[in-house]
Amino acid sequence: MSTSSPKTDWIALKTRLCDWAAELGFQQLGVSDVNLESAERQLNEWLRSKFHGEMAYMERHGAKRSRPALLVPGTVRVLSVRMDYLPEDAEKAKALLDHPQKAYVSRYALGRDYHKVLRKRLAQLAARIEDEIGDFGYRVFVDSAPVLEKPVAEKAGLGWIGKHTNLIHRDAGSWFFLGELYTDLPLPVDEPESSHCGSCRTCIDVCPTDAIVAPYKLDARRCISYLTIELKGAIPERYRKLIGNRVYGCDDCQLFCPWNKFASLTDEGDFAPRQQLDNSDMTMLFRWDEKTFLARTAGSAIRRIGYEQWLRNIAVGLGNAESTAEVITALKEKLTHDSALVREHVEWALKQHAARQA
Ligand code: B12
Ligand code: SF4
Repeated sequence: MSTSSPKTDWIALKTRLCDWAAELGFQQLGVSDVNLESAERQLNEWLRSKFHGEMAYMERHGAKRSRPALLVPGTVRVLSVRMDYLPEDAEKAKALLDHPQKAYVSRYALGRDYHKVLRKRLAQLAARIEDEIGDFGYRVFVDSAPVLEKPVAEKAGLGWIGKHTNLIHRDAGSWFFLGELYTDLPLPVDEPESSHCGSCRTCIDVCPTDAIVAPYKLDARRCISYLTIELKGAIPERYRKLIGNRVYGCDDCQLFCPWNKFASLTDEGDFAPRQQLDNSDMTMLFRWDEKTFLARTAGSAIRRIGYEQWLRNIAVGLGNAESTAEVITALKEKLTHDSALVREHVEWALKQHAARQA
């Protein structure tokens, strides 16, 4: 609970908070109250439609996700921050899509794991507030707990939820991460941004797997991000060709969104591409043994999926690659892999090449 004096000037504190957030590398900070009634209804409808697939954590916490004070008692405000992550020109990413040999790794995962980067900075922000006003009630989150990050950020004026369901800022596009600080400080709230998607439906049309089943409604079970990151078992065959060379996540709906013309590149060294993941042959990545995978993905979000899923995804990518001797040899080397999951995806990939050659 807050021990701040009743005389605290909340408006002045908020101005200082925005300055500190900028000094800590956040591009924006906004404040919202904790009423998320309409987002709660939409979340429940999404869950009833089973759009979350195997992401059991999305239904596990009841109303805690949409009612901040149930998660952290005493919470009256949510501070939302955003941090840009696009490390290089999006045209470079577009040129990689469906490349005959190279892997496409989604832009958010090229550098250091964002959870670590944002959480550390949010803890620093909380420490500065504490220095200023003394003890106060708070908890920081970065995609780590049942939090409705996009609806709170939308309420805090950080942008609007686009038809692809990502948050878009009119001057910055959507290539940014979100983080929050739940608090008991009665700071003044911001005005929400209104939607500027208009009649555009580019994201819906470009999605390779038709995962955006209606504007603002994403069936995660069809989304390549879910299929390559969240799904643990076999990737349903009907999606494998559509996945192309996207071996970790997918960015198509953001790559083609007109609002991303306004996106600025990140100057955060932590988000610079590591291990040349922005320009690697799939055969090279496929030949990493488990030790190499663990070493090369240390500190990266990619490590979370584990080696078996990594090979599963690249096998699909190689099934969609050009039929070269190198590709076929790399696939054949894994026909006897210990994992039945990997073997099955390798067999599928080889079948694609056999069918094409026939
Ligand atoms: C689960 C999840 C996923 C799932 C499901 C995505 C989803 N849309 O829900 C999967 C694995 C597919 C996924 C993929 C990605 N994710 Co994700 N994901 C999350 C997570 C953990 C929860 C999101 C959630 O609450 N979903 C529940 C459903 C109900 O929400 P929703 O689909 O957004 O629906 C809302 C609106 O569409 C709206 N709505 C519904 N119907 C209607 C109708 C109308 C008319 C209107 C106006 C609105 C509306 O209400 C809903 C509730 O607010 C958040 C972190 C967090 N804790 O919030 C990150 C998060 C959303 N992901 C993020 C990122 C970066 C991605 C990817 C870009 C990663 C990648 N490159 O592969 C993709 C983008 C795919 C996409 N088009 O969404 C960022 C997004 C940042 C941003 N700028 O918005 C977040 C916020 C993580 C972070 N801390 O930065 N993700
Ligand atoms: S991330 Fe890719 S698969 Fe998922 S909704 Fe966007 S375009 Fe479709």
